[in-house]
Amino acid sequence: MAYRYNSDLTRDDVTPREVYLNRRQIMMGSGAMLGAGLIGGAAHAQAVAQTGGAWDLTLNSLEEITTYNNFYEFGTGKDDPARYARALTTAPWEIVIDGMVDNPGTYSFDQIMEGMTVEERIYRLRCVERWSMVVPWNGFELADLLNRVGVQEGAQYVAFETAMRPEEMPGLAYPIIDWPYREGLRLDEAMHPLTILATGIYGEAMPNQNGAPIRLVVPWKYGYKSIKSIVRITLTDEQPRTAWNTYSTQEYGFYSNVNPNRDHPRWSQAEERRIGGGLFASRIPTLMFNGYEDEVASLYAGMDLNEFH
Ligand SMILES: Nc1nc2c(c(=O)[nH]1)N[C@H]1C(S)=C(S)[C@@H](COP(=O)(O)O)O[C@H]1N2
Ligand SMILES: [Mo]
Repeated sequence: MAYRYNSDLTRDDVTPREVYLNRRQIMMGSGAMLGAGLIGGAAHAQAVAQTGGAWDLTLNSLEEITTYNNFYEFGTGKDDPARYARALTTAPWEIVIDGMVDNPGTYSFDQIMEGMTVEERIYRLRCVERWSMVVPWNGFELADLLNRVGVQEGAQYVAFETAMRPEEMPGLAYPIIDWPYREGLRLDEAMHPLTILATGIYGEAMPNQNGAPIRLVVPWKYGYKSIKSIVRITLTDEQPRTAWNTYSTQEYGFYSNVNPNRDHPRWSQAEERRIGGGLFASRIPTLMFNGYEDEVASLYAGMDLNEFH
């Protein structure tokens, strides 16, 4: 089944059973792009459930998810990605998978999707800037892809890179980030079943501004770890350099686990503002590991989460 985590919202909570089952059948098709309209607006509006913490969660609307973005390749304004990312050519798309793997190579998007089971995962997304959303992603477990290409003995980290296309990405003209945008995970984090490569939202192909055609989603980490529009995945035995850690090592650690007890040097991380929150637009408490503590805390047993932030 798609949902193995108590702290996830599930579509069972929010959609009539038969709609849910239809969705599952459709999504079992490998890499199928889902037609729009499967999720009724009413079901979406009722998408309220109790999760891990004590807080009611409401799915953010597609409108909210696609108009308030961080994708600095298209500019630093929250509405820049919605305005400019349409210029991104997403087909054909290729991803280089290299480093310590048995089957390195350049894979087309379709080859990547072959044999992958696309599921819906409803996750909180918590930006380090203190805003958050709840997003119904469509995607597959990164572990399934890594297992297919064969991770070699000794590999300890996975590095990711975003496409770098100056002619399509106006934000690259500004050297805020040492482009290309890079991210990385420890191998056990990458293999964790909560970690997905997402290819859609609300059953539609990934909107460009959200990282089309394929982006990482690591729900227990600050949003900047969830790198968009990936063109390279490298298995390595060295902790990879990451975009925001390079920008400011003190402010943005390699781990970047959501932690309400460790303040950013310039602001508290204890609370967050849920986008489109209506009644909940006021600040709500940030949850340890963004509400996924039961699932992931063991990955960091014995580590000082203030030192390794
Ligand atoms: N390549 C790339 N990936 C990126 C970013 C970026 O600027 N460039 N921004 C990150 C940040 S800070 C956040 S909060 C999330 C936002 O994802 P969303 O726009 O889909 O909500 O994407 C992350 N992935
Ligand atoms: Mo972010």
